[in-house]
Amino acid sequence: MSTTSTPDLRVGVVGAGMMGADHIQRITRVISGATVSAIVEPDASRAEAAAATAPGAQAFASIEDALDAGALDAVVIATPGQFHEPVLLPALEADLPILCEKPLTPDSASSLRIVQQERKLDRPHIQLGFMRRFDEEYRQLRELIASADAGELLMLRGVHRNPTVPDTYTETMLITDSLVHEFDVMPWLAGSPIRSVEVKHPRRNALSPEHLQEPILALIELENGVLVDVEMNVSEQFGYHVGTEAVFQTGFARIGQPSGLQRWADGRFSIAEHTSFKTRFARAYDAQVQAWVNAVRDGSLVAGPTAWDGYLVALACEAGVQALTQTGAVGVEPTVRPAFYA
Ligand code: ISE
Repeated sequence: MSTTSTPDLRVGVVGAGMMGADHIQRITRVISGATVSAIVEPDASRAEAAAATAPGAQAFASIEDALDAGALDAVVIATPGQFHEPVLLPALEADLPILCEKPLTPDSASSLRIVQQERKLDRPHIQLGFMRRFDEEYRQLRELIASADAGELLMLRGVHRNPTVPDTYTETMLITDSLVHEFDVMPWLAGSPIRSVEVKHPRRNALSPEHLQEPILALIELENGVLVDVEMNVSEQFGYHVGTEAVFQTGFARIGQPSGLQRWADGRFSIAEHTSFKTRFARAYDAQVQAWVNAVRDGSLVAGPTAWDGYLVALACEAGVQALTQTGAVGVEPTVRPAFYA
C-alpha cells in the first residue's frame, strides 16, 4: 500500500490524561498520515479539553462505543497500565493495530493473556510505547555496541533522575513506572535478556516523599554477562536527567548529556537541562508515533517493541519489586521468544 495516496489513518486515542493529550496534539500537529478520529475518555471535561485540540474527533465514554460506531482504524492506549487489558482485548478482537503506552499490563500473568490473544491473529498488532528505542542517541549507542567497534561491551551504567514525583507515586512505581524503561532499553542495547535484578538502598534522601525509600541502585545482570547498574532517583530537586554510559574493552561511550544552548554569564557556564520526560523525549515520541503510523499504513503494523517485549519487562518488574524488600539478586525466569515475535 502506498502511504502517499491512501487516506489518513483514523486513530482513536484512549485516555486523555497527560500522555493521551500529548499524543493527541502530536498526531494532530506533528505526525503525517494520521488524524485523531476518536477520543475515549470517561471524564467528560478531559474529553472536551482534548477534543478541542483535535478538530473532527468524536468523544466516546468507552472503547466498545467507539468500536460500535466504526470510528477508528487503529488505537493509541494512553491510560494508566491497570486499564490497558480491558481496552487491548476488544481492540485485538476487532483486529485493530495498537500503540500501547508502557507498561503492557501491570503483571506478567495479564501480559501473557494479551500475548496469547494476539497470537490468535495473523501477526503482531501491538507496538509498545517504549519510546527510548526511538531516541537518536540510544540508537547510535546500540549501533556502536552491535558493531563491536570498541570491542565487547562490559557494563552499562545508567542514571534515571526525576526532579520530583506526584503524591500518587508509590514505592513499587520506582520499578513499575520508572525503572520499567531500563528493563526494556538496556537488554535492547546489549542484545541480551535479563537474568536477575538486585536493589540496593543508599542513604535515603530526606527530601523524598515520606512513603518513599529512595534513591535506589538497581543491579541488572544480563544473560551475556553484561552488568547494568542504574541509579533510580525521583526526588533530586533539579531536573529530568536520563543518561547511560557504556564501558567497552576499548574505551567508553556516553549518551544523554545535557545539550543545546551553552551560556557564559555572571562568572558561570551553564546548559539548560530538561525538567520533564515530555520534552526530554519529545523527538523520540514523535519518531515512535510516526514509525507506528507508517507501519500501520504499509501493512507491517508494528515498528518497535512488541507485546512479547512487554511480557519480558513485566517479568523483570516482578523480580524488581521483590528485590525492593529482599536481600540479594532475584532471578528472572528465562523464556524463548516465539517465532510469531521474531
Ligand atoms: C514516567 O511515568 C515515565 O514513563 C518516564 O519516562 C520516567 O522517566 C518517569 O520516571 C516515570 O514516572
